[in-house]
Amino acid sequence: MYTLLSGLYKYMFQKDEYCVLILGLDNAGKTTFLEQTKTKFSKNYKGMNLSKITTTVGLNIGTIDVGKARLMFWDLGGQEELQSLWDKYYAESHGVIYVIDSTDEERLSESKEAFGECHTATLHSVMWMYLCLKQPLKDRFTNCLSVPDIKTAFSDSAPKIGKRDCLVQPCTALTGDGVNEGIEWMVKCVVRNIHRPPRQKDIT
Ligand code: G3D
Repeated sequence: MYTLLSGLYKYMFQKDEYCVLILGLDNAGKTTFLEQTKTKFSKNYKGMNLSKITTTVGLNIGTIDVGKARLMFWDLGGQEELQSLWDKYYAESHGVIYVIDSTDEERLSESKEAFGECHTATLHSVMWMYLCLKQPLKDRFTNCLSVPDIKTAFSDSAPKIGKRDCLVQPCTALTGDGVNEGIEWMVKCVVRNIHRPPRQKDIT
């Protein structure tokens, strides 16, 4: 009887909470992506004016609920001096969204280097998504790296990802294209990852 009641309580009043890091170089578009995510997945959230967003310095936090899962995002500053703080968040995380600015070929090798630094043992069982951000708007031509270009550039990182599921997701944060697909994939993966169980949180 106790088990039944406790199961019912959990079902009705608790969420499974997962932490997802949003990493990448400064100016990659992390904060804009987080704003779009909150706007798309939170009913009453009135998003910020995307053109007024300034680069992440320190930390931005956002939470969304998808079914029984609560995703808590930590958008961490990507400036070189702040990258050394990223690993403080690894132990608590369930997923990483690594943001690559598809329009910035000049900084691609810098982005790969920062990516390489992330692969410590603490992140081995974490779900991983590469977000190829700033893909061209439908009606406009922008000179940018395509998803296959970015896959090729990051191909030598495949051994670091190993056998984990991994998604390379094209996205335009300004319009929201690709946001739903990426977030839905991340939710599915963190929920079924038995190596990093969620935290149980009362619904408030
Ligand atoms: P950060 O949090 O990673 O530092 P921001 O990056 O979210 O502050 O975004 C940096 C710049 O990229 C912003 O422009 C923002 O509007 C732009 N940006 C974000 N997403 C997209 C996108 O999908 N497409 C395009 N073309 N630009 C995008 P400004 O001019 O304010 O620096």
